[in-house]
Amino acid sequence: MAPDNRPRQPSSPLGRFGETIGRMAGRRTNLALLVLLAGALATGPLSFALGSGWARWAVVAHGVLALGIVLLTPWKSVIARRGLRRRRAGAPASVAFAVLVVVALGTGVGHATGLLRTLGPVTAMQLHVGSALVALPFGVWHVLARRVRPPRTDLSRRTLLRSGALAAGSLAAYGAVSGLVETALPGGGRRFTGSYERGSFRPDLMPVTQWLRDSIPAIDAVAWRLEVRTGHATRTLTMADLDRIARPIRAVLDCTGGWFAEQEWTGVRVDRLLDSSRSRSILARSVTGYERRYPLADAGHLWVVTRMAGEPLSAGHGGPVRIVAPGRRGFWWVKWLERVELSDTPWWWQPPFPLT
Ligand SMILES: Nc1nc2c(c(=O)[nH]1)N[C@H]1C(S)=C(S)[C@@H](COP(=O)(O)O)O[C@H]1N2
Ligand SMILES: [Mo]
Repeated sequence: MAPDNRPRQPSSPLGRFGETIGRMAGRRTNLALLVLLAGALATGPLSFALGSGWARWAVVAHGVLALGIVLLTPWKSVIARRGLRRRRAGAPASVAFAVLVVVALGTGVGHATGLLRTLGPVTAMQLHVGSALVALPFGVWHVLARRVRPPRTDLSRRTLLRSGALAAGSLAAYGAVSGLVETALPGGGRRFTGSYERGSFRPDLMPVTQWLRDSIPAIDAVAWRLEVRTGHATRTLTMADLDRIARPIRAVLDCTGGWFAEQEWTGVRVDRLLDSSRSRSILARSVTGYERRYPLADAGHLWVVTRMAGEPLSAGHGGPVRIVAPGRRGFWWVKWLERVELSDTPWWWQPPFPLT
């Protein structure tokens, strides 16, 4: 075990022996990076999926994992330079992967610190998610093409100690960065999801956002009808029908693009429109085809909304009628509502995030 105590260097003066040590250190670094990346890949989407207070822990874990990746960059850059010197096929793909990961890290840190919030027409958060998604296939390829056998000593006490040191270092780095953010950087005071406040109680200042490719339809509010389907029965409601029974509801729209706004909405709770306990989910569908499916238990806190700050909804914000889903992220707040229906399909029978 004695040689393991020697300093690790890529091209060691110890010759073959040193090379082996260097390679083992490389394997451990690579394995640690794989674990950290997988963790980041799990906690990122999780923090979008959870709209409640639990999201905080996914967001914190995401940050800790990211800083762990940053801490390993000195070791990884040694490995990468050594790998590139070998001029193997596929090097450009590895470099592309590295660039994408750096962009994802940079935009993530930029958003979290507030030092980089927009790049031209896109937010740092959009670029963060976009680069991570594009990196994914490159990452899978990289792991398969540059496969390393885990070192036999992987479960040794020393490896555990090293993992512990990395975990402690990542936590400490997270503590330091978030302390700095809260006291000195523009990223302080964000919501627990990490989002920035934009236009609360000022609908004119609130961004208009679509998930991916939807565009704002022109809808005549007078001719418009909401279809309410329960089993085989279909009812239609006009704006006036809805306004007659509408109530105020204060709720926070928190877009995964990285902003949130609290507004005073006016609408009708879905359980006042649909009553049945024999279905399994509630489906809300937009005239554009965009749709989300909610658990039946949401009926008591899902709203069909006609107004924001007392005024009819603008076209951009989903007029004439949209869903307001307090405690759920923005992509659940279906705009330009055409139909709500009870369905026998379970709510989770849908892509976790919309595809359009
Ligand atoms: N029909 C439809 N509804 C939609 C979307 C969409 O693309 N299509 N985007 C969602 C997303 S991602 C968000 S954050 C909110 C944005 O609402 P706003 O434009 O009123 O701010 O609408 C949601 N409702
Ligand atoms: Mo969003």
